[in-house]
Amino acid sequence: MLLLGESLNVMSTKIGAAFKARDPKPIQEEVLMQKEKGMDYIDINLGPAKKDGIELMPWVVEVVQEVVDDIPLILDTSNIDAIEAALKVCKLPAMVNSIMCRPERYEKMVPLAAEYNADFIALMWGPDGLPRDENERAALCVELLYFANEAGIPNEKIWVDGVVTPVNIQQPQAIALMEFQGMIQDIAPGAKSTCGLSNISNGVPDHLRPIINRTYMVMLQKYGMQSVISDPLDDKLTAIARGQRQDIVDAVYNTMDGNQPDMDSLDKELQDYVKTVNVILGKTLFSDSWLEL
Ligand code: THG
Repeated sequence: MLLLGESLNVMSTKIGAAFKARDPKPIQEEVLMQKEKGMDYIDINLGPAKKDGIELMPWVVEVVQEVVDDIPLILDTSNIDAIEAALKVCKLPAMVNSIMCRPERYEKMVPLAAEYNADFIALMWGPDGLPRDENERAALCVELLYFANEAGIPNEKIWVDGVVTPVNIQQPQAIALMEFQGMIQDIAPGAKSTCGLSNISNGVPDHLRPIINRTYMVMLQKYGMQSVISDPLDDKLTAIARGQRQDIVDAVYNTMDGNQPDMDSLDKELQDYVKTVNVILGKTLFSDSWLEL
C-alpha cells in the first residue's frame, strides 16, 4: 500500500498560516517529517485557492523541493491555472489531484496532464455530484478514462479515486466504494487506485478517527486499493500499510468473510478492529461508543 501524505494542507492551522504568510519554515519542517515517516508521495493541498493559487502553488513546490527533492508531489487544488504553474516547476514527474468526471473540467485538465507527462487522480465525482452506487461510479470511470486514453494517457498513469465519504452519515457508501474498487481492474485494466482515506472518519471524535481509518484501509486493500492519502503521523496505519501487522489484516479479512473470530480469543486491540469492521459494514449501528459495546 503506497502512502500519500495528507498533512501539507491549507486546513491545518499551522500550514494554512504559513501558506498565507509565505513562511517556508513550517512547510519545510512538515515535509521533512513526512519524508522521515516514509511517505511515498506528498500531497500539496491548497483547497480552491481561487485568488492567489497561480502564484502560491509553484512557490510551495519550490519551497518543498529546497529540502525534499526525492519524493514526488501531488498538486491538490481545484484551480487549474495553479496546477499548470506548479507543473512547470516540479522536478520529478508530478500527479494532478484531481480531475473530476465532468466534461467542462476534464476537457481542460486531461490535455494539461498529457502535456506535462503527469499522472492524474481520476475523481469519481460527476455532473450530479457524488455517484449513488458502484454502478454510477463505474459509468463515470469508463467515460473519463476513455477520454484520457484518447488523449494519449495510458491507464497506468491514472489513479482512480472512487470518493470516500464519512461513515457516520453515509454508511452504505462505504460498501459501494469497496464494490467499485473490486470492479476497477475489469473496467480499466492496469489503472491504479487511491482515495482520501481520512474522509471516512470526518466528523468522528478525534480519538476514534485512527481506528476507523486503519480498518477501512485494510478493507479497501482486500478489494485491490493500491494507495491512500493518509495521516503521516499515524504510525500504526503506516505499519499496517507496510505489511508489519498481519494479525490485524487477518482479523479484518476474517470478519469481512463472515468468519468472525471468537472475541474471547482476541486481545482488546484486535477486538476493536473486528468491531469497527462491523460498524463499517453496517452490521452495528454507528455511534461514538461502538468500541464499548
Ligand atoms: N480524494 C482526493 N484528494 C483529496 C481527498 C480525496 N484531497 C483532500 C482530502 N480528500 C484528503 N486529505 C485530507 C487531509 C486532511 C484531513 C482529511 C483529508 C483531515 N485532517 C484533520 C482534520 O481536518 O480534522 C486534521 C487537520 C489538521 O491538521 O488540523 O481530516 O478524497 N483525490
